[in-house]
Amino acid sequence: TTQVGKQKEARLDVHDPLQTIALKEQCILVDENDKAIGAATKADCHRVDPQTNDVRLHRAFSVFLFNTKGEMLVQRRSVHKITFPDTYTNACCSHPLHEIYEEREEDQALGIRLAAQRRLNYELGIPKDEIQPKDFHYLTRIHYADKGDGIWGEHEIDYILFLQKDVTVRPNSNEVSEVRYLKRDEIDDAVSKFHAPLTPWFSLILRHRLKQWWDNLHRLSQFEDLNKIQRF
Ligand code: DMA
Ligand code: MN
Repeated sequence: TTQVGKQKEARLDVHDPLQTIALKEQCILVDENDKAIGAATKADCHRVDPQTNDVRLHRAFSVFLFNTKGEMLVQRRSVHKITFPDTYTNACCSHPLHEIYEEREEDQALGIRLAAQRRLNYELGIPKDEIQPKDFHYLTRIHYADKGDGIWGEHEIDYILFLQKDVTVRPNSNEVSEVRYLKRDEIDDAVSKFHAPLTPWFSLILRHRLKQWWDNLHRLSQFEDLNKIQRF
């Protein structure tokens, strides 16, 4: 059993150096109602517990970015990512950080908006002055879990943010290996032709809600559900 146990262990010394440093970031732990209950490192928030097979629930966000033509940006996660490497996903996902005090602000999801601005800048190179926190349309929260590769996984309350704007994109190759814009009517065909899998959260949102939201980019307020957390 030690052999098997060893192989299944989450190791902190075998990954890309920048991604390894990021494992020290402090995420915000939440309960099932998204009440903040503490902090834990990104490593501790994404390790699949070998005993319980669980991942600790934490706060996250997913940005869906559209240009003014209504095309959606998809990114291919770099091979350096520790969770879900080399997979296709929505424009940007990450976590508000506990050590950045403003990112804990819950009023109007300000902390989430600031974290999204920070990560769109870091991952996609979008200048911070091109996207303001108020520009995001915060739609709803989704609670989901995925065991990933069985070592590193996800378990999150995920804030869904939509943004429609023409922005300057210069991907950070440590994070993103490819970006492209997809048209609404080519999404299913394009996805079926990808040479890498979709992330579980993108796949889930694509199946359940994305097309309805995408068809209504100009009246997203009607689809806001800020009180209920969707459980998938
Ligand atoms: C985590 O995304 C957040 C969601 C919604 C899956 P990520 O793995 O891309 O986070 P980070 O960019 O901080 O590594
Ligand atoms: Mn996470």
